[in-house]
Amino acid sequence: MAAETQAARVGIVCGSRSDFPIMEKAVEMLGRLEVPCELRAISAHRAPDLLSRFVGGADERGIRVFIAGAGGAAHLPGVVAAKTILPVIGVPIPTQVNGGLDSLLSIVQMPKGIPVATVAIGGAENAALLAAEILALSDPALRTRLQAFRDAQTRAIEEDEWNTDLGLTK
Ligand code: RP5
Repeated sequence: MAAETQAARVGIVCGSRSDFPIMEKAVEMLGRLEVPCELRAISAHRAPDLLSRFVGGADERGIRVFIAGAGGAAHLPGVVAAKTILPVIGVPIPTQVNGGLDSLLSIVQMPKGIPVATVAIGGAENAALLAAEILALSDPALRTRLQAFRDAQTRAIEEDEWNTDLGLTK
C-alpha cells in the first residue's frame, strides 16, 4: 500500500517499487520534520498517462514540491518537471552501472528550460531536506524544526566521545 497522509505537501514519485528502499528514506526524513508526503511508484515509460494525471492534479491536492527518483535512463524526474512548474528534486537511484552513474547523468543533464535539482546518487534524505527548506520559505514553524534538526546534528558531533577530548566543546 502506498505511504500516504492527508494533505500531502511533498509528492514523492519513483519509477518502480524496486526504488522504494531508497525513496522511503525521504519519507522517513519528511516524517521527522512533520511534513506530510505521499509516495507513489508510477513509471514514466510504462504508465505515462497515469503519471501525467498524477502530476497534473498535484497542485490542487496541495503538493508544493516533488521528489522524483529513477534509475537507468531515469527520465521520470524530467517528465515530472515538464508537466509542472512546482520545483522538482531528482534522486538518482543506484544501478549496476558504476553504482548509478547512468541515473545521475540522466537526471542532472536536463536541457535548459526544464530544471531538475539533482541530489547525490541515492541521496533521498537530502532531497527531503531540500524539499523541506523550500516549504520552510513560507512556513516559520517548519523553519524552526529544520533549524532544530541542524542543531541536533551539530551537537551530536560536538558531543561525540571521540571529539570531547579535544577540549573544544563550547
Ligand atoms: C526505472 O528502472 C526505475 O526507476 C528503476 O530504478 C529501474 C528498474 O525498474 P524495475 O525493472 O525494477 O521495475 O524505471
